[in-house]
Amino acid sequence: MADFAVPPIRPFGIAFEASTGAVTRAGPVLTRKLADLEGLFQDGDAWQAVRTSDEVVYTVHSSPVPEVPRELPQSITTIYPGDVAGEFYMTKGHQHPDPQGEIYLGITGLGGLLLFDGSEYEWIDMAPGTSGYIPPHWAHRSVNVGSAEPYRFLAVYPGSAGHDYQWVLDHGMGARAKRLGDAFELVPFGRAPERSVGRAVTCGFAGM
Ligand code: PAN
Ligand code: ZN
Repeated sequence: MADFAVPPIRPFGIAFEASTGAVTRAGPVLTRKLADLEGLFQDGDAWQAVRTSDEVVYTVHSSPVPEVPRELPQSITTIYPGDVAGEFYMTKGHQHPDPQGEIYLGITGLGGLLLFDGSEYEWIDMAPGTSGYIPPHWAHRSVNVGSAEPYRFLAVYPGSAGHDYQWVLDHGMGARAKRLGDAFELVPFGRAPERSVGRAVTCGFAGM
């Protein structure tokens, strides 16, 4: 498997393959299956029942730009359609331990960017051409909100930001994106260790 490059890095172009999420020049590729998402879906019993299915929930194709200070790594995340007991397939979600901003750009499919600062959550509808901005201190998770096709986006982030996944296990993400007929709704975390933020939002994309 390709690895990150070692600085100094000379300028180079990166081609993004819109139909697969692959990048050229290629760096590391990460594959997250249902079994890798322990403790993240609300219905733990439903997750237990499907955890051995070997189903891929999302992939992350990185360019060779390394996660080191002063560099700007890029990756393409592809979240496949699906749900666990109505809660849509999503990324694990994380905080950046060194709080710095990040930019996402929707490439294919329909999704959402869920952000949580520890007390309030925000939701950004993501579609091809939509740029979502993640300010410092906001944990973030991406969701395929049920369109039949994969939701795919570009992420660009500071190489020194780091990724803290335990923060999300400890604090949650403020809300969950769940199937509601042909659309979806955002349901506030409602039980321990989940926290209610007192806001429910019903959403949907035309044509889904
Ligand atoms: C993204 C995410 C990517 C996968 O590149 O790392 O979408 O999500 P998880 O890291 O939560 O599994 C990003 O936000 N980088 O900082
Ligand atoms: Zn991030």
